[in-house]
Amino acid sequence: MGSHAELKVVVLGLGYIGLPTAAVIARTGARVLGVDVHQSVVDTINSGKVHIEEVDLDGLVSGVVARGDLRASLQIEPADVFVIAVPTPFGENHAPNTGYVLKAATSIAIVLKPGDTVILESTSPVGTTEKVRDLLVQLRPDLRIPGRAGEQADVAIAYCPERVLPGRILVELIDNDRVIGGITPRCARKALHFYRRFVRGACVTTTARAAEMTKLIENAFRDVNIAFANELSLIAGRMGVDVWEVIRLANRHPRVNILQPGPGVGGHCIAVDPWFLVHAAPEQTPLIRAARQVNDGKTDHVIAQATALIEAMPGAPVACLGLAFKANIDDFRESPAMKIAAALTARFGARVRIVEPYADALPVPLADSGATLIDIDTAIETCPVMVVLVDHDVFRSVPLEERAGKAVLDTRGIWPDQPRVAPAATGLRLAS
Ligand code: SAJ
Repeated sequence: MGSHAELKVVVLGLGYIGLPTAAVIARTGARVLGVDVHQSVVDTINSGKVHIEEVDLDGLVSGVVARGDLRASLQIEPADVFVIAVPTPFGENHAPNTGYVLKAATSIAIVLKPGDTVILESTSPVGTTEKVRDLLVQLRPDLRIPGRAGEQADVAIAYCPERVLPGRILVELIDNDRVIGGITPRCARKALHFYRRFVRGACVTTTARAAEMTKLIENAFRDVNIAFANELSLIAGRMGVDVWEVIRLANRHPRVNILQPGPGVGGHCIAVDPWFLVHAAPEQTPLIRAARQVNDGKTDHVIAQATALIEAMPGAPVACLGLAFKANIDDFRESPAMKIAAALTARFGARVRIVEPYADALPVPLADSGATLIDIDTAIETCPVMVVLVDHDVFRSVPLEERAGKAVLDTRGIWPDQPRVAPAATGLRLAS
C-alpha cells in the first residue's frame, strides 16, 4: 500500500453500501474509482449527484467528486485496494447467488498486481471469500495467492462485512466496529491497515469464514428476535392484551430485551441473510427457518385483519399509512407495507388511499390500482378507516383528538391511546 495521499482504491458496486463507502474513503484523501454496470449511475456520480437517498450523502459525494477524489466508470482500473460491494441476492429455493461477486473478482483479476488488497464486503455465504481466492488462483497463475502460497503471497484477500443501518449509513460506516477476516492472518492485517484510515470503531481480525458467518448471524439474530415479537403479537391478540404494553413491561427485567412487532420484516438484509444459513445447513436451522416463516406469515395475517376491517365498513375510504420498509426512510423495496397496500388496493381499488410522505408519486406496483396518494391531513379529514403500516414520525405525532372516532388497525403500536374498538362484524382486536 502506498502512502495515504497516493492510495488508489476501486469500489465495485455503487449501491447503498458501495457509494457511501467510496465517498467516505475518498474523503480521507485516497483516489477512489467507483465501478458500476449502470451507465446512468456512473453519469449521475460523475456529475456530483447521487442516485440513492441517504442522510448527508449528497453533500459528501458532491464534495469529493468536485475535488477529483471520487470518479465513477464502467471500466475497472489498476489500484492498491479493491472493495467488492455488489449484491448477493437469493434465487430459487433461497439459494444464494454469488454470481455478481465472482464477476467482480474476475474483473479485478485483469488488473491485479503484487502488493494489492482485495476485500469482499457483500453479505455472502460462508466460503465465498475462499471461492474468490480460488478464482484468482485460476485466472492469475503468475501471482502467488494467499492460502495457496503460504505467507509469501503477492496479494491480500479478506472479507469485511458492512453492518450499517440505512438512514445512519455515514455515521455507522465510521463508528461501528468492523470484523475483518483474512484468508491468512497477514491478509487480515493488511485489510485492517486500510480500514483504520476511516473507521473510528474497533477493528477486530479473524478468519474469512468466521467473518462471513458473523455477518449472517447478526441479521439472523435480529430476524429471530423480531419473529418472537411478532408471535407475541398474535398470542396477545387472542388474549385481549396490548402486546406493546406487555413487551414494555417484560423489558423492565434486567435481562429481557424484546424487539417490536410489526407488519413483517422488510429491507434487503434481514429477510434475506438468514436463508443463507438455512440453505447451507438445512438440518441444523429449524429455528432460523421458523423465524422467517413467522415474519412472512405476519404480513399475511395483517392483510387478513385489514381485509376484515375494511369489509366491515362498507364503502368507507381507507387510509394506508406508509409504504417504506421501516420508519423515516424512502426505501419501498422488499417492504411488507407495500405488499399489504398492494393486496388491499387489488381487492378494494379506489377505496384505498395511500399516505406516504417519502413518495412523490405512487410507486409502480400501486400506480394502476386505482388507489391515490394523499397527505396525512386529507386522510384525517376523509378516511374513517386507517391502517398504520409504517411508524414514520409524522404519523406518530397525530394526536388522539384527530383520530378518536376512527377504526384503526395499528400494526406498529404508534398510537397506544387509540380506543381498541373494532366494528362488531370483524371480531377483531385492533392492537396488532
Ligand atoms: N423491524 C421490526 N421490529 C423491530 C425492528 C425492526 O419489525 O423491532 C423491522 C423493520 O420495520 C424492517 C426490518 O425489521 O422492516 C428491518 O429493519 P432494521 O432496522 O432492523 O434493519 P435494516 O434492514 O435496516 O438493517 C439491518 C441491520 N442489521 C442489524 O441490525 C443486525 C444493519 O446493521 C445491517 O447492516 C443491514 O441490515 C445489512 O445491510 O445487513
